[in-house]
Amino acid sequence: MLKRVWWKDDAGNRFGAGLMEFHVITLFPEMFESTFRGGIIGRALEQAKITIRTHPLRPFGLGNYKQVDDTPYGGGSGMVMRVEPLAAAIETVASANPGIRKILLTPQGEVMNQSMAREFANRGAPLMLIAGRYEGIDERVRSLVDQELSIGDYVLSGGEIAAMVIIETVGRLIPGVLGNPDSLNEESFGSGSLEYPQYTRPEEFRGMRVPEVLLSGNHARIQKWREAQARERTAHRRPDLAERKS
Ligand code: 6GU
Repeated sequence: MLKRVWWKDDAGNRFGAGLMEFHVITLFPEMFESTFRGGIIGRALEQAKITIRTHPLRPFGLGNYKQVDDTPYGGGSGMVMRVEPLAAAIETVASANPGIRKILLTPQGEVMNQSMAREFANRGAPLMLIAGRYEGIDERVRSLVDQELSIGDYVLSGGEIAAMVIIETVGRLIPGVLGNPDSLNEESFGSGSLEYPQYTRPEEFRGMRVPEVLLSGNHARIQKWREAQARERTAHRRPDLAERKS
């Protein structure tokens, strides 16, 4: 049995201590605890392969009410996150973690993909993930970070779920986090294309048969079939990926 390596942050949240470190600045640290309690990332935390530390933004808020947002100059609907609390949080976390990469999560950022995840995992430098909330963030926050990242062309109410997506995507690439590292090379995007179709028992379900080639035991034929299927599927469903590859 592996020993649980837990420690507590300022807000009392428990996390593992490991190789790859993620620091999340957020108004909602509790969202992370439940998400990463189980699954691959939960096990990686327990095995101390990765560390997730949340840094609650609220204590950096201004005045008695610990204010973190305000009305926009020039008018308009919604609130804007103020720069001072975010600056204080970012600088506090950065000075305790030399070499950390500061990433602001925003739909206006560069769209995250598998090769970026691979670069983060390979570099191994700690990541600071800054989750914005509300309708916007003071523009001057951009000057405090290294990079702005989005997870796709749709709108979330805050960066927390985006931060979780990045932790999951990068975390599973850290050595020892996945049970079977071979599956990394075989999966979609690992090779730059979609996966070939998979089957398990039974041989026939509601008239749908497993392709004969997979039952043939001829590994060379199976390999060729799978490659062809992956190529066709990618060209058909994701011509953008097929294009990038050629
Ligand atoms: Cl990083 N944040 C928000 N609020 N929405 C998003 C996103 C990030 N990525 C895609 N949509």
